[in-house]
Amino acid sequence: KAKNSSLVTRCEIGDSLEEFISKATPDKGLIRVMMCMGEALRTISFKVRTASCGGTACVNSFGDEQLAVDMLADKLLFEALTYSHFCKYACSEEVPELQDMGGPTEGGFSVAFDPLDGSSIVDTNFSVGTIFGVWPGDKLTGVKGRDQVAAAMGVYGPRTTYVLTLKDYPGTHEFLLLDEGKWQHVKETTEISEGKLFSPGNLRATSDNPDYAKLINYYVKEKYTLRYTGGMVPDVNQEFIIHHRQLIVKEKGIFTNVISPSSKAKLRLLFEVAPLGLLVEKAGGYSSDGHQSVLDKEIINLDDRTQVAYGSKNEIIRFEETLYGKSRLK
Ligand code: P6P
Repeated sequence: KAKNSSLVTRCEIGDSLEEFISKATPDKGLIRVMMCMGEALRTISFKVRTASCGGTACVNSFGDEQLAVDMLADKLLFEALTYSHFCKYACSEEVPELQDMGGPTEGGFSVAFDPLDGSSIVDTNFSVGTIFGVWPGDKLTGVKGRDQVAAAMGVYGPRTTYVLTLKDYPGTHEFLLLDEGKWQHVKETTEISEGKLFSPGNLRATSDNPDYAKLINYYVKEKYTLRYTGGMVPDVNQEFIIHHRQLIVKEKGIFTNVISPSSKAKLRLLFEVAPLGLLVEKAGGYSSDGHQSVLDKEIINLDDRTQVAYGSKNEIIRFEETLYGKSRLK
């Protein structure tokens, strides 16, 4: 049950996506967007498992190779947003210009998404995912992650899940795709407990970022468990899962992707870092670019990138203190 919900009706574990969303928000437009995106995630999950992923469809304006399956996912998500009739503008990592989706500004939303994050590892059969953030009205720049009204990720692994949070409803919620194609509410996360997992992205940066090397050494010395696949969605998703070993060994921890003089920021603020930041913070976790929550960073350009860490409060304090000598959380 959602704690301290001001809503009369409470969302129950086991609710369908529609039952949950309709209880969690009175905003009919937001319900439509989240339901339509759920349909797109369901189809993408099927396509990822069956589409031929080999070969490059083309290269996007960021210079990233676009695999056929990337473009398929991208198309499905744009179509879903058009079909919702409540999306004003949308843009994606593959199409990084505002696309007019025909929805209203007043009462409508603008959505930014990474259609298939980690697609380069699909061929290794690793888990991949979709990430999206929903902002009110017609703006995706000059806004912050904290302005999102909703954020979500689709996780295409052994199971397909839809992990979402709504700004005005407590917690981060996981829905499982059942055989008959329905989403069922299976978990609510309201606290990110301490743990001993670390998911260190961009290890190349340790070559000329001694403070990052110091942080990595700490995790090794303290016998953390390394869990890193190179796919941001499953790597961050670890923050939400309740390991069967959770009762014995706390298995939460920290995800990092850090910069250095020779290794610039890779992760995109709008399409990846801000939406995942809302999921983590609404689940009771913390995020940081080294100095502040990633949700407090203004999105100036669609392709802004940033270093990032997600984790429990103590992990983020350690991250900020090790890299910059002090933490705003202390
Ligand atoms: P690195 C995948 O391409 C991605 O955008 C994220 O999913 C992932 O966290 C990151 O890049 C991996 O970066 O530098 O560790 O290879």
